[in-house]
Amino acid sequence: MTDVTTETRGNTPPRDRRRVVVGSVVGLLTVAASLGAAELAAGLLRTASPVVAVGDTVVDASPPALVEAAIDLLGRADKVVLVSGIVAVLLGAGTVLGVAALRRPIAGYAGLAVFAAVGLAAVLPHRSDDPGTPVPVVVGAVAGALALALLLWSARRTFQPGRMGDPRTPADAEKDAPLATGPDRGPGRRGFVLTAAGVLAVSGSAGALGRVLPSLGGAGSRSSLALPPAADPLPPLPAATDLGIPGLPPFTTPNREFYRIDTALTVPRLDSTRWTLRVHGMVDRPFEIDMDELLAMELVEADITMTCVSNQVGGDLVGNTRWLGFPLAALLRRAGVRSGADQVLSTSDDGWTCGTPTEVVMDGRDALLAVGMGGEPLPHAHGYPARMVVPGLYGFVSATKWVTDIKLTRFEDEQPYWAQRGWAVRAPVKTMSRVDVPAPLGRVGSGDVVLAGVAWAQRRGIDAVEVRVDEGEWRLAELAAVPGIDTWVQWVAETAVEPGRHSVEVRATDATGFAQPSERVEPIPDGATGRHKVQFIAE
Ligand SMILES: Nc1nc2c(c(=O)[nH]1)N[C@H]1C(S)=C(S)[C@@H](COP(=O)(O)O)O[C@H]1N2
Ligand SMILES: [Mo]
Repeated sequence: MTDVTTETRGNTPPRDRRRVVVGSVVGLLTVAASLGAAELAAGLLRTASPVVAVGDTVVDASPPALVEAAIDLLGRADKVVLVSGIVAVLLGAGTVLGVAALRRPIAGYAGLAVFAAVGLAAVLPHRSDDPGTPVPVVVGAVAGALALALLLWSARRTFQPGRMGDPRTPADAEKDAPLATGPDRGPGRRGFVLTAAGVLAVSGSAGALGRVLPSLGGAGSRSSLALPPAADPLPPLPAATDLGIPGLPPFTTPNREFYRIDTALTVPRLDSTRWTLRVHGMVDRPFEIDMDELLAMELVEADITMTCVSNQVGGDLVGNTRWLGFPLAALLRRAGVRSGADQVLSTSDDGWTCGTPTEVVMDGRDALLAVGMGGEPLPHAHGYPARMVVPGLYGFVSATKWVTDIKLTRFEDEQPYWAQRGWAVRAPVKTMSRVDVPAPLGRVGSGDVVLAGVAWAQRRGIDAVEVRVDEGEWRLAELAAVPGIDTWVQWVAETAVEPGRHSVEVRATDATGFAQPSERVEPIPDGATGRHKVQFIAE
């Protein structure tokens, strides 16, 4: 390659420029063929995409501060950015390998072997129980090698030196300078361009097909899962739970609007016929159940408001719905929890872990292995086909989506995902309230202004909500009805204001008599405190 380096310093001769261009195309398309075939295999087998698995590994291996900074900076786009970054690195490496492979094909094949090794190292630890896991990586590597062989063959044929007017034999000419043809030699670019376009089209279609396959219905898909009714269904919610005030979120959050928080790079799309849950660890009778067994058991319904520990004061990482599921306590009793097992360690299909205190699961609250949400099977984004829901605890210590494994263990022996990253081990939801109406810096008419919002203190219930305008006297707000102590409650108050800028501040008191403090603390490690205050403008 020394000749390239010296020659490219000056004006790049056409043949070197051509070598770089053709080599880059060969490399890019080899990577495209690998990724396309790997995605297709992953889609057919419903197993992990290697790119996503590499992304997961990057996230797991990154310092928590970096992960949090990325989430802060990029918000929901963090996952897209990471996956695009990995693909960009692969394509970049591909161009370099492609140029090298024109001269020494072995360099290209060796590069593919390195990609495959990295891919295997990323996917294997995630799903060690699924024998299909390594298949997409192997299929990708083989497809990449075939595409590379085809493209190199086509490049040589198309740009073969020694054709037309070259006095040397083709073999000698090639030895002198592979692809060293001028514009007057070789049969033109057509052959190579056609091959390249063919490889691109096939890889692109394979990749796209692999991505859509898992959502295409069929047995085990979400659309074919029929949920049985609860053994003892709850009455419909009283109309008085919802004040129906414009700008105030409805009492029951529609599934599509339910906040989503998880570490998954792409939404896992599980197949209910292949789902199993293993209950094991410090138990007398470990067992495994599948979806048919779970749906044949006596399911219960519960209205539960779920909250994320990362929710800032006034934030919207909170939602309320009616869940359908099987009581976790009964599941644990079936296994027979041994004394000393103070932690229910749950693991999702994608390897995320969560630790819930055993005593909380067993204390009689509606801790569920949920299969239904808002009258439907769980949406994929919310844990289809089964997740945990435990009222009164933040989601990161209780609400494992895509749950496939429950192990009884001790907090001192095993640390779940977020505890390893500086978050609390025990995290009951803190008493909180929010102003939804008026919206921040919203404009309202002067005179009587409606103030409204929500408050929550799951497992305790809300006793009172007070508001004050412009730092004046605290006044009691009116509370809507609630079906129990595990949901949020809507509140409303009215006030007369002069034109101009005003503030409204809210504080809730829970049923233990505890009033929300004004002290502001950050979400980490166990949830934010402070009171929500909104500025609005009366006209
Ligand atoms: N598998 C898995 N389950 C998970 C998480 C996760 O990262 N992975 N995040 C938890 C957190 S932090 C919260 S707040 C809730 C959010 O549930 P939702 O996305 O259905 O609202 O899911 C919990 N369950
Ligand atoms: Mo969360």
